Amino acid sequence: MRTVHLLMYLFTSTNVRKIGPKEFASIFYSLQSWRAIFERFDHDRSGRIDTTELREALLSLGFSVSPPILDLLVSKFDKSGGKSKAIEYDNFIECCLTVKGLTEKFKEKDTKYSGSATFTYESFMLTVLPFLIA
Ligand SMILES: [Ca+2]
Repeated sequence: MRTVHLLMYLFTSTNVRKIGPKEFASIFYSLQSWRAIFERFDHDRSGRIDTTELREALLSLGFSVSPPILDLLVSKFDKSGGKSKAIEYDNFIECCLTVKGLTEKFKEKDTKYSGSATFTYESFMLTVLPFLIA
């Protein structure tokens, strides 16, 4: 459900939990490409994406994140309680959408691509909260 709500938030840019046929079609096609990405990077066919596989998947999407962030992502999105140290398909989508969404929000503020940005408390909360409670 979290993944569904996050998808709906990102495809409508609102918290209205309803989508029309146009949004449905874009989400449908986007899920097909997520499935393809998942299968491409699940090298050992375990049905889960581990830290190494996630690093490659995110790189292919244009996101280079540090090892501490990768570890944090895997522990946060591994819903097996940390046992498998890997992420299942729907949580993988949510993980990538979170990285993508937060990176895009950050880049809006980091106009010089310097790797740092200034947020007011208000805009920081408004940026981050929708991803936490989607
Ligand atoms: Ca795997």
